Amino acid sequence: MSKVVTIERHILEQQRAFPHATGAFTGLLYDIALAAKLIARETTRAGLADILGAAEEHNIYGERQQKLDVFANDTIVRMNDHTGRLCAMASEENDDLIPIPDKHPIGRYVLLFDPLDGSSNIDVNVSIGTIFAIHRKISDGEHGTLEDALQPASKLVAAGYVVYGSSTMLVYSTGQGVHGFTLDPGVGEFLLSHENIQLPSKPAYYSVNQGYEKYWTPGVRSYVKWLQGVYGEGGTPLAHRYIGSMVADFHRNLLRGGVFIYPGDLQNPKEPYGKMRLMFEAQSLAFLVSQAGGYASDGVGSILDIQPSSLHQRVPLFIGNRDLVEKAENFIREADQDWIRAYLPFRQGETTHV
Ligand code: P6P
Repeated sequence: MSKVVTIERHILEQQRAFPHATGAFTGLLYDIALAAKLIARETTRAGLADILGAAEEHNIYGERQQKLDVFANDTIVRMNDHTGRLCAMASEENDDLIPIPDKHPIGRYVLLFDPLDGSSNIDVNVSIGTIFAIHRKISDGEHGTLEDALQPASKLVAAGYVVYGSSTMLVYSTGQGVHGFTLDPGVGEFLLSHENIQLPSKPAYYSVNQGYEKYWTPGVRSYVKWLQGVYGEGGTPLAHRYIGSMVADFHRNLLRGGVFIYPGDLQNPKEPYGKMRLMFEAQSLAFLVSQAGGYASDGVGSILDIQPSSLHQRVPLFIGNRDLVEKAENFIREADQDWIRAYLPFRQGETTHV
């Protein structure tokens, strides 16, 4: 029987291997794990408690906030605003940076998070997830600023997600590989279940919303046909799996190999950047997939290298096995110059998002 390793023990062992880690960094990861346990408890009870149904508020994207969204957001803020480990937070559900209240000590890290990604699936009992990313404070002043949040993913010190599915799993990396922990509800501990996750070299799935095919650019259309054809002729068929909850789709592809695609298009030439949020979804998963041997691109280049220009900016996302993602870049480079010309000003921060 393999040894039982709790996430706390694993984080401490990581801290020894992570030269810059301080107790604050280790404590921050522990605080996130604790918040995840509280959210997990509510997601499993969501069908029972009066927490179902959409809250009256709407988030910055005009999407109705589900009450569980609000609970998850408040839980993460409450667990982290007083610990002295953070100089600021940013959430997909909050328009602006979340400052640390003056009465609490200021720390050296910024926590960015999507409290409950895929929340439109809550009422139909489909897996949902929390996504988080940690940057180090770089600004001079005492308090955290947008400068501390708007750093490229290549500067991340840690990132991870929690998937609330048939079991609750927390997957994270501090740059020392990707490690997965499964929650044992009986003892309330995350136990190491997937050490040093690496993408299988032979992919099993591709994930995209086929319903939008008529909007796809020519390059993306050819790419998806390539995915269907290449792995269908003689090779192992590349099956299509799309749950509509990115954390769940990403998690499955991380363990089985594959590519998740949410392309930009020219349906509205003023919004060529697709749906995924750079700061709250793409950065974390790009950091993780690179640690697992994969690659993440917006169709033009690496997500890790994009210098963010606004907190809620969106990017197209192609993420998974490196050979599959680089193939997407090739198809787009060859056939989608119109789209690239429309998208580049957003990627380079010359045009702000609507
Ligand atoms: P569509 C959930 O809202 C989300 O951000 C991701 O979790 C999911 O992959 C995607 O949107 C689904 O979007 O347009 O295919 O319904």
